[in-house]
Amino acid sequence: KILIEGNVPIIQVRAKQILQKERFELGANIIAERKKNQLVIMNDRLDFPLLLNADGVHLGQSDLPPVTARKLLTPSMLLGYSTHNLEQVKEAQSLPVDYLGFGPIFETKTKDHADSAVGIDLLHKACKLSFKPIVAIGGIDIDSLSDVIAAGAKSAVMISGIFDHDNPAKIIARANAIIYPTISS
Ligand code: TZP
Ligand code: MG
Repeated sequence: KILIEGNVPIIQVRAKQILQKERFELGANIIAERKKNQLVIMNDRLDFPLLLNADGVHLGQSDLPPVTARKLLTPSMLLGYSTHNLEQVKEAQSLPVDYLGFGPIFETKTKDHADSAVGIDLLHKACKLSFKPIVAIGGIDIDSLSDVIAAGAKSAVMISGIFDHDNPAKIIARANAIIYPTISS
């Protein structure tokens, strides 16, 4: 609700802790309530986003391979793919994916067993070598968001950076002001 009301450009349905049927319901509700220009991307599996007509799917290194996933998606659906080092970024250039997640940029408590933090310099290298847009993730807050975008990321994911704050709506407004110009260019 906070994300929809706040006009966050892209909402990713991750929800690792809840039952699958609840994740499906959550996705359905977000898609029903979201504003016209907000994209909804669902994590890990293809059936939910296909059934719900979501805008895309986000897969990790240990999910279904992107080449296989692409065969099931409609042409207009976005396919995102997580990468954690330059090797994976290089490899992903020839995969049928629309954007790459890259991170964690900084230490994060949100993801269990996250890879080690890559830092801004490696993000910059990844952005230089990638022909595909890179979405930075992991430990990003409103203070580091500008640095992440300056390093070449097209956009960034923020979870705790928004929700660990006592005024999420204010953070979202500030983040939008940084993200919207690059995301629409
Ligand atoms: N993948 C790498 S870090 C991360 C995921 C899903 C969690 C990001 O959460 P936060 O709270 O913005 O660090
Ligand atoms: Mg996954």
